[in-house]
Amino acid sequence: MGQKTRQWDIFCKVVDNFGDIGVCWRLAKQLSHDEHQQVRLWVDDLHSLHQIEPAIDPSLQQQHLQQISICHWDAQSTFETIAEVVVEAFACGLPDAYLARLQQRHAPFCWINLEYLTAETWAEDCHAMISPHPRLGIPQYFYFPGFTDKTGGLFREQDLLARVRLFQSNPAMIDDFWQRIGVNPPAPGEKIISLFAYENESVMALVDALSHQSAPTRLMVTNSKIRNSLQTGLETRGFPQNCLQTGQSLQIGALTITFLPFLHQDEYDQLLWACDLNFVRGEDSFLRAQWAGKPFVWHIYAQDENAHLVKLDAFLTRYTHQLPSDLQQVLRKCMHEWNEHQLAAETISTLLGRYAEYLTHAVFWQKTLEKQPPLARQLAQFSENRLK
Ligand code: TRH
Repeated sequence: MGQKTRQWDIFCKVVDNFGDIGVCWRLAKQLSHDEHQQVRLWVDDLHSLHQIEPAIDPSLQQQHLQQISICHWDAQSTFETIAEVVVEAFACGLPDAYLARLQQRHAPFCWINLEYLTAETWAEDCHAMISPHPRLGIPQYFYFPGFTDKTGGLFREQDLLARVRLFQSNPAMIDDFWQRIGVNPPAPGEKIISLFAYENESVMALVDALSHQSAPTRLMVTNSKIRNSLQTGLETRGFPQNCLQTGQSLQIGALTITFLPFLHQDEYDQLLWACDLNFVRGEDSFLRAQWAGKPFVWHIYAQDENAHLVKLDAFLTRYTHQLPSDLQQVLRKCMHEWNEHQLAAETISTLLGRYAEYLTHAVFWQKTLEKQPPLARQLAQFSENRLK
């Protein structure tokens, strides 16, 4: 049975990077397209949204795209109407004028605090907890995305897996994709690896490992912070300054390094589907790599006191527990070295040596996660139960 259509306001603040807006844009589309909800997305920085979705005009205070109303907000914004369901993404803080309207509202409403994705078990305990706003006393629900049925589930479009599988089984679609993003299609037999990461000086170990492989490899470097680390590393090896130009390639032994432009979010998804191995980061690309059903290496967003390494281990424990213990160790070593900026070339070679098993596991994991209802479906049901 379909959900009742409700009005939704999603508030997003762009702190840095693209993860927060990337997730909120997906949530808005999934609620609107798959759950038939009426969505307004409030964003404080439309330039970031424009980068992942170029159809957005960053100069407009309000616009409509894909049945979603997209509005600019800041602390001074005023609000003529407020919605039945309010999603405050990643503790961004609702503007005062909106809070004042919420306080005056007599009809039922549901205030959701959308939290970051974590595999840590405490997320199960905290999911769906209700807590009054400290100053206003208005109840807020904490909503934790997660990998188990005791959490709020994972973001995905209802037709995502069908699209992934169609794309991956269709060489013409894949060739067309490379052409659309301005890249020569990889040669038959060439291994393709995408690289999206924060700064990491140990990236040259990846270059060393790949350049010495027996089979040719293509490294598709996204337009992200890792490109600076790669440029610096290449300069220490005698390559000229600014040797990394978008759209161009560089040959080192068996390795071709290609520099990509910043892609639209839909194109970035397809990059993940098309590659054999994906280096991903943060939250959104990390999850999309899992939906791609391909092996990946995660560069997690760093937190104070190395809290991110606990989060990394919690995920690895969940992700690898069905693998033989030696392969578990290979994945754990690789992701730890990468996150601690100490990647060794040998670690990557060992990982590639176990590629076939890792691929089988990535497909198994994708199918396991697919059994969960999508997050937007669960969230719509969750809020409906609290509005009735
Ligand atoms: O950009 P990120 O590092 O975002 C991070 C994390 O979400 C982190 O949890 C959060 O606390 C911090 O921001 C503030 O990585 P993430 O989450 O993978 O988001 C990147 C988004 O950018 C994702 O939606 C994919 C998109 N993207 C493109 O659209 N085009 C591109 O070319 C690339 C490389 C990415």
